[in-house]
Amino acid sequence: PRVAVLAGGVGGSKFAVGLRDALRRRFPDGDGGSTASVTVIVNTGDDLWLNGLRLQPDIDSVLYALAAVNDVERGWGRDGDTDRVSAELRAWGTGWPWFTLGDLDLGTHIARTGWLRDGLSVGEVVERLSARWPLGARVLPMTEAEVDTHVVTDRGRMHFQEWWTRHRAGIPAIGFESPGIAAARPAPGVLEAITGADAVLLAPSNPVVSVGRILAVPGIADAVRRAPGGVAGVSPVIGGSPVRGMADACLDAVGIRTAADTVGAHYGSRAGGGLLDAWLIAEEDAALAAPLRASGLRAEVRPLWMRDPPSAEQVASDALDAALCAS
Ligand code: GDP
Ligand code: FO1
Ligand code: CA
Repeated sequence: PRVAVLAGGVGGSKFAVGLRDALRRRFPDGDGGSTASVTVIVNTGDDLWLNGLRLQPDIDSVLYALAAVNDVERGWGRDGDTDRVSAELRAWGTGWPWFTLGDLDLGTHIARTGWLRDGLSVGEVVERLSARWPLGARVLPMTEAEVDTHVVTDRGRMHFQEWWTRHRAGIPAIGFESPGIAAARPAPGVLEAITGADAVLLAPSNPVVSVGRILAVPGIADAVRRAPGGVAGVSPVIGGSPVRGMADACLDAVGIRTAADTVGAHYGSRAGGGLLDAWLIAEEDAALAAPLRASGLRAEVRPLWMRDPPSAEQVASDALDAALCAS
């Protein structure tokens, strides 16, 4: 099968790795790979310019995880990275002292910015970055337009990274804005990946600032709605908590209670004009399944903790089955 995934950073990358591994196991090509294909469509709303460099945090999280060079503990950056350059930038009094650019990670940002300056498109740059490792998946930015997410608070408006990393999402967000997104187009390959897929999967990523940004690119949500393949989503909320990170602060800002049923209802069922054929919720949330089904959303109860490679593979495999059986 051909599979398309909408993904953010931490949750998205664990899920993407699990999916690639599940496809290798279930549809082996006899050579360590798979006859199936995966396209990961990644949020670029977290992107930013810093010290003259273009950073793409969620793209890099997905690339590093698929390449198995990621820092698993932190959830971002390269494994075993050092901070010598960052310390130097701090001494120069430039950049954001609360935002660390690892030395190896900086290599990525320098390569990316150089290629952009040479005139390559964002999609071409992501393709070049991807070519370094045998990822076993195609990674696409959601758009080539710069649509960095801004957060509106009563202490002013700031880049998403400043709100998230510096303030740890502690200043109540009034709203999220993506200047330029109304005029943005999906990156080359994105719509084809969705409409050509046998299964479309919404990773257990932040529904507001990760998946929400991807769906805000004009044309992408519509492509999911009319995709010929089945669409399944995985709840990033387990037992009323966002598992890891501060996604509840984002959900609060847009008036969605942090719960598996409310996030599922936010995406909505395709039969009712929404996005999903199936919604995977955790065993801890089993009591929500019947009411969700009564409301028209096919909820399935599964283990949703991605603790290690086998559990991530199982979550992805279950999501794939849920989507394939709807297509
Ligand atoms: P970010 O871009 O780094 O914030 O990462 P994503 O948007 O891709 O995913 C963040 C979300 O992943 C978190 O808010 C969690 O809700 C979710 N998440 C992280 N680990 C797990 C897990 O093991 N299982 C599930 N179901 N969700 C998870
Ligand atoms: N997150 C932090 O909490 N502190 C950092 O210093 C930091 C640096 C950083 C550098 C490059 C990069 O790609 C990501 C980085 N992140 C850092 C993670 C990032 O800010 C967010 O967690 C994601 O954008 C949310 O998905
Ligand atoms: Ca993100």
